[in-house]
Amino acid sequence: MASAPRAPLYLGLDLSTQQLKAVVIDGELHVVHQSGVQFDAELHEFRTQGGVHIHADRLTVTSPVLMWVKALDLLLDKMKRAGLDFSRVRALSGSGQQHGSVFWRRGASETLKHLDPDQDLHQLLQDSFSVSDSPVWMDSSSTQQCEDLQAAAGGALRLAEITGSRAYERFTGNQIAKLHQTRAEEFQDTERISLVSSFAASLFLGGYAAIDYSDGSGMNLLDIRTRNWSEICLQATAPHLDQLLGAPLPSTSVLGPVSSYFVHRYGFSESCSVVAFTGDNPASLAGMRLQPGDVAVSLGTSDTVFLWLQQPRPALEGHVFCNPVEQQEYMALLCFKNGSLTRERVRNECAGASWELFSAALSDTPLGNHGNIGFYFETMEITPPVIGVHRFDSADCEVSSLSPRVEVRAVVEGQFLSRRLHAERLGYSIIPGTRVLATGGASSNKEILQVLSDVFNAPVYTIDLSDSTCLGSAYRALHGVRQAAKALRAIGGESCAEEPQLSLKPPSVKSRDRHFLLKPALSLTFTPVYLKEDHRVITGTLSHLKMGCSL
Ligand code: XUL
Repeated sequence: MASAPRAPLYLGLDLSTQQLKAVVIDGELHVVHQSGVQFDAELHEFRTQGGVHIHADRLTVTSPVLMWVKALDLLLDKMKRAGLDFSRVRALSGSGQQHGSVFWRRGASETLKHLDPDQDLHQLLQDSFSVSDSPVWMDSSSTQQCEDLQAAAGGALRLAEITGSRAYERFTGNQIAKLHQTRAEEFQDTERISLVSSFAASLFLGGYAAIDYSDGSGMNLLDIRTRNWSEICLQATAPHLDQLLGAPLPSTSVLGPVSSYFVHRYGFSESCSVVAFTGDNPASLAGMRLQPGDVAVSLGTSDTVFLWLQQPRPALEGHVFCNPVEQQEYMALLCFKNGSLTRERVRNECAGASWELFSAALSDTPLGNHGNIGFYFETMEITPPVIGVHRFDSADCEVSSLSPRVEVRAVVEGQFLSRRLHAERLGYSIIPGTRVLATGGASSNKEILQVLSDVFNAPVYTIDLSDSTCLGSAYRALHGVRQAAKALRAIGGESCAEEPQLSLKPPSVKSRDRHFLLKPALSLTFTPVYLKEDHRVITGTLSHLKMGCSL
């Protein structure tokens, strides 16, 4: 049902690597408007490919910050031309690609306060950045700084315990350290450092927006338990960093009203609230309306797992972030590089390149695969960082091949066991009511989903996540202004938003029997985690797994 003509609207934005998108919803979560600007195609003067510049060293990856500003000019003009009545927008929020950083030049704060509504933002802000090319999440040029930070913090695991992740090149603190060391002049000229998310919020606010706890967790700088900057990490990164970053705030904070620039230029109401912007992955968790105990598994080229965590145990693999919806809780993100391409390779070799035959092999083989299992890290895996293909038979002996049908089940069971293993390592537990939300290409294959359901012993729901980030930002805008009354889940519960579809339930195998059936595989996958030193897990190979298994 269409909303009443003057009913309030909520605007969600997503400043991602390749585009800037907007979704507008009404109070019942109906989508009433969508727009977008593609950087490569619509802002070709910046000559980006996929929204970025890859530098000659192949490690440094940046995006022009003025391209993002100009994209906002274009997007709002498009929305205005499409007839969106901005005066109905009660609150707005947004998300940005995680880890990217924006360096504001001295004096920029004054410029932001006095924006002339007769001019475009990109003209007004052309001299406001001390670094014109912002490092983005694809950058991996800060290895030295990562090593230094880990040494200062007392090791990789200690750093993970403080900040939720060991040191990663793309994480903002390491990028800031590199800039401080290699471009001292630009650093000196910097008045404030924003994440992509808080940068976009600052434009709307007409002043510097706080970094929110959830996106702040992707910097290797925030102590995820005290929710304040970690003194050790700040010290190891750059001088006076607490002043350059400003105090972090809860992700649900209302930062203030929209700046008068937007009131005069686009007709926003003076009372329209700007709710803290956050990272794209936290926003996606909000968009999926994940609940405690839920796990979302995106089955794409690489597989990504999102978790809602109550008691996090940060580890050397995966990332724990503060939860963007419930301030006291956490979320985790795990990336697995060997996803669909590996399943496809096994399909081609063992099932005549046919998904039907692949599915038939899964149906014809039992849960636990009679103790046969495989680990297929065909390219260097992220979680854990190992490479190689290793198959084990029912006696736990490494073998060079398995029969085609057994191999099909081995790859799928092996992958999903590893997803569960690494989720549990980070503190995830399956609880009554746990739902597995599956998305991405392979989520249309019922037999693959059945294995997922068996391994997690929970019902699997399918969900279309293509817009979850932008939609999540619009939900967060609404949540931000209604939070005192209701949590986002409750808002979702009474809304018209599309619900995940129940796809499969685990068959009625008792938990005890399921454990017995999966035991050989579980012992093989779980062993290195519990029995090996962390550095051996990091540098470990499957031979460690095998050794541990006989302990
Ligand atoms: C997460 C990550 C990417 C970016 C880009 O750690 O690096 O998902 O957020 O979208």
